[in-house]
Amino acid sequence: MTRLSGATPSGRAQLGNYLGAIRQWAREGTDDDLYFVSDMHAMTTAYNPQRLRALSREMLAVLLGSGIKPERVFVQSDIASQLTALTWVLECTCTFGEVARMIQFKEKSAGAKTVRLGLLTYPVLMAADILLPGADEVPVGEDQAQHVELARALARRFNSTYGEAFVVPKAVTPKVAARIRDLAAPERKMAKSARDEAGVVFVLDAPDMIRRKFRRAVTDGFERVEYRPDEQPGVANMLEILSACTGQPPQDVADGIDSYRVLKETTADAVIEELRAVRNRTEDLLADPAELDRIRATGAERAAERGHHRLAAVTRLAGIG
Ligand code: AQP
Repeated sequence: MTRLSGATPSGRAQLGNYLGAIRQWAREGTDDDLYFVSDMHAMTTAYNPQRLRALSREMLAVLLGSGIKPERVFVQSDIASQLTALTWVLECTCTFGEVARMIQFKEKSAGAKTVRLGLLTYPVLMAADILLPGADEVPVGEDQAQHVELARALARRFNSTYGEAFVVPKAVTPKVAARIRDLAAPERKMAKSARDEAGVVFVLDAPDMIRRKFRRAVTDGFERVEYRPDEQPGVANMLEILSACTGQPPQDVADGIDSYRVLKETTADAVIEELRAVRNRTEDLLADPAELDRIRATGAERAAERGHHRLAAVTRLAGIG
């Protein structure tokens, strides 16, 4: 059974990406799972090409530095020729209405002066990501479940119209992993593309920087270290981070911490410890471009090999190629 997950290099990997997803991928992934840097997904809104290239490389290094096996990882654009060919076939299997009603498209395009066509068709590229390697399961949050539904619909439609080519994938809800909030604005989730980085801890932040961000974390006027997410979102967020680092429930880690200052220092210490090895391994990889290129090229080869037969079957059934 193959599970497929991706990380978009829309910014630098942050603590939420790591504690909420990447760490799980590294710890619980099986030898059949596939993890990819979805760099082509980062092109649907304005972006800087040099920065995208650097961020893709860094994201790849973070996935590897987090302990995901090199043979499970690849960069999406390295198999762009297969993916874009499949996307075209799937676009011709999909209706305009199906993509236009995607909630994420409506949200991201609302109020925009111009909307890139890629923002509309991106769920079809995502369907290609899933269907090309024949992924059975795609762990996604609620915001992406509709996109996996589309991939299922397109797989079924192609199979019944032109002939069996695709595994029909299933969206699965990932095991409850931590949902990390922005330290400076705990009403919103921590995000790598946040405009203000003051409350975003990046996986590669130096220990001093991590400590500084925690010291400035927003709390409240209660002066009580208790796990009450609705009343004390900033404090609860730090307790959840501490909980994710220690493996103890957030209510338990609150015991014995009697001030916000101690909470901030303790959480900063735990995060610095949690990220230390990941940061070291990632930086070693980034300092060895030849090794990173080698891993990347092998991943691309393996992904292309895996996609080759299915794409050949699809184009044959579709009457092209
Ligand atoms: N704050 C978070 N807490 C827990 N998990 C999180 N993830 C993202 N933010 C948090 C999980 O990280 C994985 C990879 O994310 P993604 O690259 O696919 O895109 P995203 O969810 O849109 O991540 P960001 O950081 O919020 O990026 P931007 O700013 O570009 O929107 C996913 O499994 C995601 O759930």
